Parts: sequence; structure tokens; C-alpha cells
Amino acid sequence: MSSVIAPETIGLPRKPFVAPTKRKKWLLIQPKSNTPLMVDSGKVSMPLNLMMVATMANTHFDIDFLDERIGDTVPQDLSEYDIVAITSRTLNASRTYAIADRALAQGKKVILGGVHPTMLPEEASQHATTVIFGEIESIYDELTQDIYENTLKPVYRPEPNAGWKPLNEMPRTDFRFARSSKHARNYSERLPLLATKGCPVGCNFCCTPRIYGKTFRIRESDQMIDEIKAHQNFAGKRDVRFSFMDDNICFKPAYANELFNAMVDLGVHWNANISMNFLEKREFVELAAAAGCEMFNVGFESVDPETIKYVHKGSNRVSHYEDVVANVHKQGIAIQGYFIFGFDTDTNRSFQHTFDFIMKNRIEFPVFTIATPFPGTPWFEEVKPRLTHFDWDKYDTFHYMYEPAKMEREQFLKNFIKVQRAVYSWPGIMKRMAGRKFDWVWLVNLAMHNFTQRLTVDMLM
Ligand code: B12
Ligand code: SF4
Repeated sequence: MSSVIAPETIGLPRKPFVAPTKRKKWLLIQPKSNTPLMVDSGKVSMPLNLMMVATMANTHFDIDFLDERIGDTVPQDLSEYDIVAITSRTLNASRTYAIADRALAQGKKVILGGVHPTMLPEEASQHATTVIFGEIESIYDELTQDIYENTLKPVYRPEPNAGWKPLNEMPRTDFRFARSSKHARNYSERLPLLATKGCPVGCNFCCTPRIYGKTFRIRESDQMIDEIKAHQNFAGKRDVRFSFMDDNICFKPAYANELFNAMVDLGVHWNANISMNFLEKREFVELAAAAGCEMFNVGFESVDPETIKYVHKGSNRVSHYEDVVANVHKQGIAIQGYFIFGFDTDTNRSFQHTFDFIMKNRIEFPVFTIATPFPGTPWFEEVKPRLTHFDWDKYDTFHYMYEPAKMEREQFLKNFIKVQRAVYSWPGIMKRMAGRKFDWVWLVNLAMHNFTQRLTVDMLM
């Protein structure tokens, strides 16, 4: 489990702080979530965020890395560690806190980071020595010095004037941390990559603008190509599959053009999150296809213009949806389309409209979620008085949160199940996937068929 990698091997910049020769030891943990629904099931992707933390921290600390989602176990006895550091989203916050409390009880220093501690630092502080706001790279030097000098502060956050660290200055992620687990075969073969960070669109339900504001940072395309080639060398083949972890890969179209142009002859395949307004340009989608794009992850969110307005999603124009889909499909690129139900503007008819849109436009991989107000977002504050629970295990976007203004609970949940069963019924799959050769997108549909046919109202409560 232990993976001590010399900093020189990963080409880090000069260190401003020289740690004592006896290095302290971190246990870095990716906790599983307690939700019974399918968020952590099947093959999960390697946690890029935690690998980035490990890569950074390994310059001054020894690191043990474990991922509960793939079957690694957190030891009961933590005596060999100085620091227990855990990443957390809302859906695994309660599991995070349980591990953190155990570590604190054993006298360990506990560092919590990730989206949930960033959005709720006061809550997280009750289970931690230190909470990190946003990414570790931007506060790493100060944090390291304070750990060795035993002067840890309760919260680390970059000075507003200092800003976030340029992505180009961040070390290249070392994947040996995740690969060193004896359960590493449970990771998806699709490797995570990061080209850009941030998304200034400003949807009111999204955490990204609350953390990174209006910033949008890019990594130079040369760095990206080097990293992709290093993965190809490691795999011993050209056709490596990647998932971009970017919030919105195309926010600067000139950069996306440069990157995709540089990727054209690499022979890799990938998918990425993207705002649909960028998919309106035929040449851009053609270039993405030539660069190996096999799927775009698109947040349609709703087919109702009123709902799009309600969530402040200025990048979506419902009247353009069909053209965008046609443009993407023309290049042989599949669409993972996200659809959210349960906003106050939604009605029971929203389900039928969404079903009709998906079937007519043959969206290959529709994902349906229940509108979930994540703490720290403006929308959370708006609906807070109506929320039926603050059970973080159920903040997985598949659980009932509050009664939408125009729908009663029972009917809403029944419709939420019905639309999924219909889209993933055998006839629904055959119609949407007609003409597509058998590939991994078919396999996803078969898995979704099994999942959706098992769904019951009780599971969503
Ligand atoms: C890519 C992505 C995914 C990928 C994740 C792949 C993976 N291996 O992690 C996929 C598609 C699988 C996914 C799934 C889901 N996602 Co998602 N996802 C993202 C996205 C767009 C980027 C995350 C990312 O990897 N960024 C790049 C990394 C390098 O940056 P980072 O995560 O910020 O990590 C840095 C810091 O946070 C910090 N840090 C992180 N951990 C720690 C720990 C310590 C100790 C320290 C010191 C620092 C530290 O340092 C890191 C390195 O710089 C975010 C949006 C966002 N900006 O966070 C949403 C986001 C995280 N997802 C979200 C949601 C809701 C989901 C799903 C529930 C959706 C669904 N219905 O299926 C599932 C949950 C899956 C799960 N079990 O966690 C929400 C979470 C909200 C919340 N409060 O929890 C986000 C914030 C989007 C939103 N709506 O606001 N997601
Ligand atoms: S477009 Fe996507 S990433 Fe950007 S603010 Fe909206 S939901 Fe978040």
C-alpha cells in the first residue's frame, strides 16, 4: 500500500520549504458513500483529485493511499500515521466524518478537503484539525510548513489577491498512488485527465462557481500532449481511453481548438463535459471527433425554457437542442445527457416532454437526477426551509429532497421512475441505439436497464 516516490521523478518545481529529514506520514483516503444507489457501483474512475493531493504531498511526506470504493480498508489502528487526510463530497461526508472522528480520537491530525468541506468548512472543522478550501496546490507550501512546525491553522484558503495557482505550475499527477492498490483492477480503464478548471456560467445549483468564482484556467496543450503520451507509453498502446474531469472543457474555444488539433493523430478516445452552446458549430464538433471524442457529457438539465431560466443556465437554449444533438451525432459522437427533475417550474408533463425529446433525438446515455440543493450554493439557501432532511448520505441526486411546487411527492417519484424505465426498456434502448454497433455504450444501456427496472419509490425516500 505504501508508495514513496522521489520528488525528482515527477519534475516538481523548486521547493520553497525544506522538510526535516524525518518525513511525516500521511494516510490519504477516498471514502465510499453510504448511499445504496448506483453512484459508487461497478468500475469507478481513479480519483484524480486525491492522486493530485498525493503527488503534491509526496514532495515532503510519505504517503499511503487507499480507496474504499474499490475495496481498500481503512485500518482500525492508525498509529503509524501522523496525518489522516480525507477527500469528501456531500454524499460521502458522513462516512468521512466517521473516519475522521476515529483518527482524532487516536490523536492524529486530520485534514479534510474536497467539495463538501470547502462548501461547509464550519461543519467539517468539527471533525478535523484543518480544512482546505479548494485545491491543495494553491496553499500547499504554507500547509506543509505549518505541519512541520506544529502550527496548523483551522482553515487554509488562498489569499483573494494571490488567486488560484496556474494549472501549468502544478506537478503532473502520479498515477502510481492509485495503481499501487491490490484492488486497482476495480478501477475503470478510462483514465482521468484535466485540461482546464472552472466554469463561469454560474448555474445556481452548481458548486463550481462558488469555489472558483468566475475563473477559468487552462493547462498548456503541450503539457496535455506529454501527459497523454506518457499514458500511452505506460499502457503500451495508442488507443488509451480518457475522461476529462474538466467542469466545461470548451470555455475558451481557442484553447479547445488548439488542444484538439494537437490530439488529432494520437489515436486516443475520450469524453468530456461541455456546455451545449459550443456544440452548435459544425467545424468544432468535427475537430473534436477527429481528436478522438467518443462522447460529450451535456447538461441539458431540462427541456423547459422556464426551468433553464430558473437555474440561471445561460448557456442552454432549448430551441437549439435538436440542432446541437444532430450536429454531434453527425460526427458519430454519443451523448451522455443529464436531465434534472423537481424544480419548482417542473410539472408532471415535464416527464413526458423529456421522454419525447430523448426518444426523438436518440440520446444514447440519458442520466436522470432529482434536483438536489448542495450546501453552499445559492439555490440551497433558497429551498433550505423546505428540505425534508439533511442526511448527507442521500445527497446523491437520486433521493427525494423537498416537494416541488407543482407536483405531489408520490406522483413525482412515480413519474421519475416511469420515465427512466421507459427510456431504458428494451424497446426504448432499441429505438435510441438503432444502427449503432455493439460497444461500451450498449453495455451502459444494459446496466441502466437492470438498474431502472429495480427502482422503487422506497429506494428514493
Ligand atoms: C469530474 C466530475 C465527476 C466524475 C468523477 C470522476 C472522479 N474520479 O472523481 C464523475 C462523472 C464520475 C462524477 C460523478 C458524480 N458527481 Co461529479 N463532478 C465532477 C467535477 C466536474 C470535477 C471533479 C474533479 O475531478 N475535478 C478535478 C480535481 C483535480 O479537482 P478537485 O476535485 O477540486 O480536487 C482538488 C481540491 O478539491 C482539493 N482536494 C480534494 N480532495 C482533497 C482532500 C484533501 C485532504 C486535500 C488537502 C485537498 C483536497 O485538491 C484537489 C487537487 O487539486 C465536479 C465539479 C468540481 N469542480 O468539483 C463535479 C462534482 C464534484 N460532482 C458532483 C456530483 C453531484 C456528482 C454525482 C452525485 C452525480 C451523479 N448523480 O451521478 C456523482 C457522484 C460520484 C461519487 N461517488 O462521488 C457535485 C458534487 C456536489 C457536492 N457538494 O458533493 C460536483 C461539485 C458538481 C456540482 N453539481 O456542483 N463527477
Ligand atoms: S455549466 Fe455546468 S459546470 Fe458550469 S456552472 Fe453550470 S452546472 Fe456548473
